[in-house]
Amino acid sequence: MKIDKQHIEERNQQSLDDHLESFDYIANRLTKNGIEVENVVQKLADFQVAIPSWALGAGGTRFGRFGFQGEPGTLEQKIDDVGAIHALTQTAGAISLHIPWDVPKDYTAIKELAQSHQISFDAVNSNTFQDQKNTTKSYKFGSLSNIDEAIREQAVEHNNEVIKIGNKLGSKSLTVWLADGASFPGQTNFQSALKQTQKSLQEIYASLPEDWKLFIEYKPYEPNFYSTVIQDWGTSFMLANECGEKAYTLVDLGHHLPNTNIEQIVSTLMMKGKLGGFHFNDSKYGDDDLTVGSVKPYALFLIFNALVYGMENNPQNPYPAWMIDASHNIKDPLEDIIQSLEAIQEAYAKALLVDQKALNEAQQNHDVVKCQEILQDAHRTDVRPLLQKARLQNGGALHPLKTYRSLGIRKQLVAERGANSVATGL
Ligand code: LRH
Ligand code: MN
Repeated sequence: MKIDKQHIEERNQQSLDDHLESFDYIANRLTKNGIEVENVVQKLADFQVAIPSWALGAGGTRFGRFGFQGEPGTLEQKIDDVGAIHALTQTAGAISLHIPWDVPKDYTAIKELAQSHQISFDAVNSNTFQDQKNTTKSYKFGSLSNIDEAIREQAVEHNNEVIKIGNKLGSKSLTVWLADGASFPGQTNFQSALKQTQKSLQEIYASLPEDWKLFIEYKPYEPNFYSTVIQDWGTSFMLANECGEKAYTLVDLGHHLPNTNIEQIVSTLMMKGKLGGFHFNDSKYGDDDLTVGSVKPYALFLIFNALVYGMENNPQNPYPAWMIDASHNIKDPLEDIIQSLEAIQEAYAKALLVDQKALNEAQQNHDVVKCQEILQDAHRTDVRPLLQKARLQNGGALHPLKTYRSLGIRKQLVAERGANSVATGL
């Protein structure tokens, strides 16, 4: 299923006047405030987020899963779905595969299909948190941290396999997230578990191609509920430093204990040149994997404010990898992702409007009230016409969600795939 650009243009025509009116209004206002509007629009147009291959079907919890009709049952159909999202939003120019959920059968065909949708392959994700049919040694009590050397070797070998798969697709990074930990006090020795993990990560790092990066993702709990070996940014940061300059920390927004100041973690990691990238989502309580910006949009803005500052002042930190990591229990997965992309672009656009010079001055003068006013002035600005302009510039839809619905994409997918096709993944 491929969305015809003609159909998108027809839909855009219907709301072009509205867009031009609202764009001219905001562009004039911002230009008066010294903002280079074209520069902001170009940054939005260049901003590409990777879509997780494991979040294109309905997710679920231990209490149940409600399937969604027309789910992508193959990797080819997953790439088509990311293609549809990218055609509408022009900001989903990459897919992040999870192995073994999405092992390509025909690499040439898969790469050609991705190219036809102008999609690249972002980070590949290893999986040593589930036992696969062919795994002889269980990861029940851990993988890279397991006290059993044979199990650690099996897990290291799996990561090397994932690198080989990514290499054939043109991916340039490996994300390692470990469920390893304990659910009861006394179950594991914290120090030996961390030492084993460090040694195993260094073995994986040794087989990383020269131009690749290793992203080490942390998480405080789940599926283990007493301790997790790589539980927080500090542990990931330490392990990345022990590996070497190609290893970085990956920040999944849902992997923080309540009220954690994530923007401060982002600032610290960028100052240290160790922020590798993000898994964007939102949450109210735990790793809820909700639509980005659906619960804490201001927190997301503050994170992007720290990112914009870091991208201007920390040349030691590489350009971060942007990815979504969500799970859709009740929404149409494609609509959920379209909403998430809008929220990410919106937070980025608002952060680009922050008068960093004035903010620095107000900070120097301890003018706390003015500092807040400068941030909130940017956050209270309706930047949607800027996002629309960036999409229009790239040939996308002014209103991706409305266009997705008015073109009846889900109906077409169900017609093509049937009502019972199920996607691999979470
Ligand atoms: C762990 C996680 C990790 C993925 C998984 C699908 O919670 O965020 O990034 O491997 O979700
Ligand atoms: Mn994640």
